[in-house]
Amino acid sequence: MLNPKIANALSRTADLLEIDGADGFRINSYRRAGRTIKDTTEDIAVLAAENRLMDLPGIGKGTAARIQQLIETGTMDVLDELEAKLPQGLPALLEIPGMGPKKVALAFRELNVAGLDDLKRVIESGKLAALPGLGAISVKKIAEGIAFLESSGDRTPLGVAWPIAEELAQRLRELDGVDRVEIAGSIRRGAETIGDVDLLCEAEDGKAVIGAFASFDVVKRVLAEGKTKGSVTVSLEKNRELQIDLRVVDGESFGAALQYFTGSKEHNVRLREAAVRKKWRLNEYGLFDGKKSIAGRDEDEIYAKLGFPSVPSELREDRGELNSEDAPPELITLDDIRGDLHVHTTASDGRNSIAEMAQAAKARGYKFLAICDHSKSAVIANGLSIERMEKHIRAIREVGKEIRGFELLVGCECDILSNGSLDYPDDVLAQCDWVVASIHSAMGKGGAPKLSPTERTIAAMENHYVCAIGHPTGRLINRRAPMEMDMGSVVEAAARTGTFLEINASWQRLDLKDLHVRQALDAGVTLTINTDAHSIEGLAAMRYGIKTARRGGARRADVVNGLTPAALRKRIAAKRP
Ligand code: DGT
Ligand code: CA
Ligand code: CA
Ligand code: ZN
Repeated sequence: MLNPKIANALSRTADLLEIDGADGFRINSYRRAGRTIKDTTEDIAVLAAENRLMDLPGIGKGTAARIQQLIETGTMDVLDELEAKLPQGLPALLEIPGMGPKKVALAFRELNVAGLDDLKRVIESGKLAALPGLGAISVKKIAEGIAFLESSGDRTPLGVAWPIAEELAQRLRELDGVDRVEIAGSIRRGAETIGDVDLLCEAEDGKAVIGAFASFDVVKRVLAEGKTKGSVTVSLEKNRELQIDLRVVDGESFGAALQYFTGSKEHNVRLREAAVRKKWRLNEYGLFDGKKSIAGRDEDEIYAKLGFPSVPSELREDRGELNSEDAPPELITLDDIRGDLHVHTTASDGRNSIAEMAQAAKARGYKFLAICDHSKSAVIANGLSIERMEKHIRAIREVGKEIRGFELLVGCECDILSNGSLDYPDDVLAQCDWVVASIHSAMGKGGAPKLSPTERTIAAMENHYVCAIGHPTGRLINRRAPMEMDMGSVVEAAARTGTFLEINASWQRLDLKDLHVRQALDAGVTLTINTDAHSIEGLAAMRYGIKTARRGGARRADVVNGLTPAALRKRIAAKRP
């Protein structure tokens, strides 16, 4: 499908228009069109051919004509003109936290900043801070933003890379002569960010498969095209690209190749050492005793021959997973999840109603759902005043009565304020069945809150109505560092107070992360895996949280939303006064 390419061109146009100081309405129309096309499941080329582009929300006559031009010529006049006028490196500067389009435009106009190197230079020389409207504090923020982006490198979030890998794997499966396709590498391990995508394919004619792969329409560039290996890139947002590696092997070696290309590299080194101890050889083609293959077709067999129980892919990080001959714990799976305990609705900043969210959760096979909209201090998220919250509580109860075989819990996502108190008084919290408490403000040291994030979190856990702490460290993957927290004290307090810690499953967060999950479980803490969905589509993010939970070693019994509704109610009641 052409959709990602078209969507990228539109959002790039919006970025450049913004830097160019165009009017907001015009910028927005490109931005919206880009988002619509990115989200639509219909093939944009088909829609265009059938003259149906204007059926899409937010696409008017003018935009439709420009999209038509994009499809036919690969570009559009407005984008060409902007690119001729503005340096190539400017849109990337918008990615830097603290660097909006106005500042990018200012730095370009006044200091000739055309890209990241220039920007660093004018920060260093103090010229940036001297510009009107900037100053030392905002420049310090920008410098920190650059350092953070550079430390996160150009790795792609799991939630972006995995769906792309799945789509490509599916297309490969549809080719003639392809027997089997698996996603390997860091995606199979469920890492939070992905360097490149690794696909593995079983087929006789590697050259034909790789040739077809290299000519898929989503391919931006072909890096290598051989008989057993191919490498291409696909476009991502902001002019970035994601590399996709494809290996083609025969059935005899498929298990060995799957093991090898799943990694991690460090895990593989340990496994190979174990083979060497037995005077064998392990590589991507099989496990060999001299020239004789003793395993290769089946991945589990390789582990078994080497004397290990099969290691779930999420645990293959050389964190001790090969130290024991005992079977690893049975890790939680997506099927174990019986409900989602943190979702938003149109009452605060969500896109679907209470009933729509509940029906969608039920359609996923869930037995319960907790509606958790924002509390009053979350102003930008349209948080609910006490009056609105009380009305909302009645509305949730009404919808709950209508749905059979399903429990709709009245919940809220209550802000933890900078002094550690909660955003709603106890009598409001007492009307809820389930309370998630989260920090959304004064996350850094800049706001000089009276208490540290650790102290605020612990103070919130002392409240008997607080069931869980939402996205405990506040990080946004590749965008915002976690709050500085003493996780040892947090998990200790969670265990002591009987408060659950959330694994926020949204791929932008994955918070708690894998290592903190392990730390929490070691301290005896029970977890809750929630999507924080802001739309019915958002409910599908549960699988990212499951990957993270598995990486931390979580079993079903460790996760409160693996319980039946009755058992869940009992666990909640245990902390209440
Ligand atoms: P990434 O792409 O950075 O997110 O991480 P991976 O783990 O997907 O790494 P990648 O794509 O470089 O390689 C895929 C797997 O192939 C890796 O997990 C293990 C295996 N592999 C790659 N290079 C080596 C190597 O030098 N030695 C061993 N033992 N395995 C390797
Ligand atoms: Ca990889
Ligand atoms: Ca790779
Ligand atoms: Zn939140």
